[in-house]
Amino acid sequence: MRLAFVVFMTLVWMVQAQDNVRTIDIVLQKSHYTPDQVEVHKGEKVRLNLKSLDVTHGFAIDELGIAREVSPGPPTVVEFTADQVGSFSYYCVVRCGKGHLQMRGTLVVKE
Ligand SMILES: [Cu+2]
Repeated sequence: MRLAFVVFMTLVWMVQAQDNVRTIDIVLQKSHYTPDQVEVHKGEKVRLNLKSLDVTHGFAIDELGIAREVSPGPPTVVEFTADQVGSFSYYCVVRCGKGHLQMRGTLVVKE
């Protein structure tokens, strides 16, 4: 009986933990991010599924200490907690082609 309760509470916790994560898909292709603007709320746990459809790109947000390569294939997953309000640029850190230096987007964290 007690074990059943523990299992039940663990399941409740797992479902809540999942609900708490904001999952956002971002496609990387031809030196563009789609979407190039993402909005979340302060305190949210964010999971970005980064998927390249052509060559290896990059994804960096300086303020959050994120810098990753994103190769074609399975998504590259980046997770963080949005703990400060503001606008944060994300940009490419891998020379991916002509538009590389313009490959940017904005993460907006709202109150
Ligand atoms: Cu690039």
